[in-house]
Amino acid sequence: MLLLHLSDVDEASWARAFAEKLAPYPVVRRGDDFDPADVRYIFVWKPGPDAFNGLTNLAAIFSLGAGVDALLRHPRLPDVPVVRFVDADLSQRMSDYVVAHVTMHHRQYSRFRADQKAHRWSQFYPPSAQQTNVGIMGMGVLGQDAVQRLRPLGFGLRSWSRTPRPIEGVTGFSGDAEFDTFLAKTDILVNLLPLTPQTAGILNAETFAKLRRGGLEGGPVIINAARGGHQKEADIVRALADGVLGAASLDVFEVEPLPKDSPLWDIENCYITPHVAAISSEASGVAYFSRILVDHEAGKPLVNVVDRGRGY
Ligand code: NDP
Ligand code: OXD
Repeated sequence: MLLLHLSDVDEASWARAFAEKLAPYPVVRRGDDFDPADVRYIFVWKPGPDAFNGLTNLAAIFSLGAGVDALLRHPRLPDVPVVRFVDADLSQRMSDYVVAHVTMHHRQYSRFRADQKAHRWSQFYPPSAQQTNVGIMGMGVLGQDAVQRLRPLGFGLRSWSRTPRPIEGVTGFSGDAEFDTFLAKTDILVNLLPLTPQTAGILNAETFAKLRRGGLEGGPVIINAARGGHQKEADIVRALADGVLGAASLDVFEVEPLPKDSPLWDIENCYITPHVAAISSEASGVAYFSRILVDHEAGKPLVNVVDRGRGY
């Protein structure tokens, strides 16, 4: 039996789609009449404290999110494999966000927007993409997709990961020892890391001060599409005010929804989106997890299982 426990999305619609795809395999939702001991798989997003109660025969947990940081912090998470969402459609959507914001900052959107508002004709030629370095933190599923899509645009590409991830056309760095060298020639810093104790707060004043200066007019730029826990918002506010950063694009926040009184809302060169960089679509999610469930019932191993020790 598959149990759905989803918050903030249309659980009924997902359940209908799973039931159709998996029939006659039983699919249930909270509130349905079923024996928790019959549940072999649970599909979750933002599970409540009681989500796993009574699930004594659970074989696996399926995570609607690609990021599992919150799930791994669940106080009653059963000791069974956690399978996260990995999907071409999700990667494409994230790369859409990354490419849009990288190209916007490269072409000095903030500057020309301000000139337009002031009716100011001020000819300034941004550097070519070849002269602009994009540094991506996290070279996993999403980071690798982003570099594939940025490469044809001509940007200099740099990556930083925990272990070496050699990719053609990308200057790779790994581990804490190479972090500063990675930052030193980065003009646009893109964060696609998972949130772990090692990566929490990595977007801070010290990091910003190590980015390349002189590459982009107005200062280097950060783009955070991973988790709010990666960023120190007070440091971002200060860095945008004193020119340590030229601009920031933020999709995620320390507290979500971003509180109405956050100073970030009113900063001209801070581009806020409400955690919408990429969404797991119902069609691809149902296809992906149904395949995994059917394969697993047929004795095949689970794929994209989270390493709990690493935290991602
Ligand atoms: P992956 O697990 O595929 O990749 C993670 C990458 O980060 C790997 O390259 C890994 O290194 C690297 N990494 C992990 N820890 C460290 C560290 N301490 N130092 C340096 N590098 C590190 O994740 P995905 O690409 O699938 O997703 C990344 C994150 O994006 C998710 O965890 C989620 O939080 C976020 N996300 C946000 C969305 C949004 O809408 N805003 C939507 C979807 C995801 P290595 O290669 O050596 O393992
Ligand atoms: C995810 C997200 O992790 O939407 O998939 O943030």
